Amino acid sequence: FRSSTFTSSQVDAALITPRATKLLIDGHFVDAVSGKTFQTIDPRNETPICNIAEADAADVDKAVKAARKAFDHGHWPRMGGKERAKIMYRFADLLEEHAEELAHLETLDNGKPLFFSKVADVPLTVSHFRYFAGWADKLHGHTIPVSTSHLAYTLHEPIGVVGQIIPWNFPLLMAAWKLAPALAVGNTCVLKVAEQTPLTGLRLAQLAMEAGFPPGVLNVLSGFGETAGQALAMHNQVDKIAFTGSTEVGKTIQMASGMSNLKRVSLELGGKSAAIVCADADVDKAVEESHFALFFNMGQCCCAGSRLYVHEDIYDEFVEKAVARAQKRTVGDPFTDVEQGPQVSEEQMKKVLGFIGKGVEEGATMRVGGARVGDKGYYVEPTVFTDVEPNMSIYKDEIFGPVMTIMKFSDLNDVIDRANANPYGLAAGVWTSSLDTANTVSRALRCGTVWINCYNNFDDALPFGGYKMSGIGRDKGMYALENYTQVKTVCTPLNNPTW
Ligand code: TXE
Repeated sequence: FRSSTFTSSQVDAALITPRATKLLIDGHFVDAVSGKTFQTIDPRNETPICNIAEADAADVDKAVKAARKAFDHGHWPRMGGKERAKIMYRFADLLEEHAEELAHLETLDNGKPLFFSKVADVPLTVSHFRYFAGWADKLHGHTIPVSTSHLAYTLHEPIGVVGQIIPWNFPLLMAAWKLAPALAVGNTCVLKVAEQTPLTGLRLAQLAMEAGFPPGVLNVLSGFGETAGQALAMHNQVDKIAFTGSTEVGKTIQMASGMSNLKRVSLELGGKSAAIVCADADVDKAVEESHFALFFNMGQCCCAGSRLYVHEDIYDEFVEKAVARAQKRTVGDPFTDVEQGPQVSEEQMKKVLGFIGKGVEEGATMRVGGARVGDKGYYVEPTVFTDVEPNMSIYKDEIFGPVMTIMKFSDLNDVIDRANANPYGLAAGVWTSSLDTANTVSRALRCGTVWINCYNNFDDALPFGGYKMSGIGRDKGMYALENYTQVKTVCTPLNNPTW
C-alpha cells in the first residue's frame, strides 16, 4: 500500500473553506435555539474543520412548523409541476456551477478521494435533481371504469411534511435521493444531515435558497441522531419519515412512527450483499469488478459486495489475483491521486479494525492487510480474508469497511441458498457468461438489486432499496415517487348515465 508516506496535498484553500455552518429554517440561516455547536472533524488528520450549529428538539419543532405552514398554506404543493421543475432545474444548474467546491467539501468532510467526489457524488447529485424535475409534471392518476354510473379517478397527491434523515457515506447524494422526489411532487421537507458530514448538506441549502425554493419548503438541520433525529421521527406534525442508516436505528424510526402519529415510513438500511463469480466468468474482469464492489468508498456502501463466493474451478486463480489487486490498492490523502482515503470517523475505523481482529480470532485466514495505516487519520489497509465460515462475525455482520471475505462454492443452487441465508437483502452481483445462469441467479436472490457482470451502477432511473431487513420502499427511479405520494379516489355520479 501507499502507506505512511502521504504527500501533503496542494488543495485550493478557497475550495475547502466551509461557508455554511448554520441551520436553514423557514428560508433563514440561523443558530440553534440552544446556541450549541459541534465540531466536524477532518478524517485525514483528526483535526476539527469548523463549528456547526447543533439542532435539537426545539429546532426540529421550528423547522417542522415552517414546513407545515409551507405545505398547508403555501404555494409549493399547489403550483403546477412545471413551475416546481423550473426551480429544481435552476437548483441543479447551481449545484453544477459549484461542482468543484462541493466536491472538495465532500472530500474534506468524508475522506473520499477527490476523484470520486468529482466523477460520482457531485454529478450524480446534479443529475438526480434533473431526473426528478422531469417527473414533476408527469405524475398523474388513472380514470377507473366502475360498474355503477359514476365517474371515478385517482389523484396522486403529496403526503405533506416529510422528515428525512441521512447518513455520512454519500452526504450529498443521499440528500439528493431523499429531497429530489419529495420536492418534485409537492411535499415540504425537513432534512437532517449526518453529524459526521454536515458541510455539503448545509452548502446545498444555501444554493437551494439561491435557486428560489420558497421559505419553509426545504429546511436543513445539522445535529445528532438521538436528539434532532429522534425528535423528527417522533414529531406529530411530520406526515412521513424517510431514513437511510443502520438497521438498528431503522427499527427505532419504525417504532417512533408507531408511538407518535403513524407517519409513513421508508427505510434504506444495512446490507451484506453477495457477489457470486461463476466458473464461466471472465476472471480478470470479475476480479476487478468485485474489488470495486467491495472497496469502493472505503467499503462504506450499504450495497458493498461483502460476501464474495467464487466457484471452486477458478478459486485459486481468483484468490491470488484478488489479493494482488488489494495489495496494489493505493491508500492515502484523498486530495492526492489515490483509490482509498480514510474511514469517515474514529468510531468507524475502530469498528472495522475490531471486525478484522475478530476474523483472525475466529480462525479465518488473513491474506493481506489487517492494520491501520499510519497513526494519524482514520486509514485502514485493504484487507482480504479467505477460509471464512458462516458462524464468523466477518461473514454475518455488516463491516462497512475495506474488508473482503472470499468463500468457495461448487453448486449453483447451494450458493443461492447461502447467499439468501442472511437477514439482509439489499443487492447482489453475479459474474457469468451464461444467460441461463444470470437469469436463474437474478430471479432466485432475495434482494432489491442484482447487477449482472457489473456492480454499483447508480443510474437515477434505477430503483434502489431492500428486501428483508435492508429496508422498506425504494429510492430512485419512478418507484421513489410512491414513497412521497398518496392516492386519493374520487367518485361522482354521472348526470346522464346512458352516455
Ligand atoms: O449509523 P446511524 P452510524 C451502518 C454501517 C455503520 C453503522 C453505524 O454498518 O457502520 O450503520 O453507522 C441518525 N433517531 N450504516 O452510527 O446511527 C444519525 O444522526 C433518529 C449503513 O453512523 O444509523 C445519522 O443522520 N436518527 C448506512 C443517521 O441516523 C438517528 C449508512 C445514520 O446514523 C438516531 C450509514 C435516532 N435514534 C451507516 N440515531 C446505509 N444504509 O447506507 C442516529 N440517527
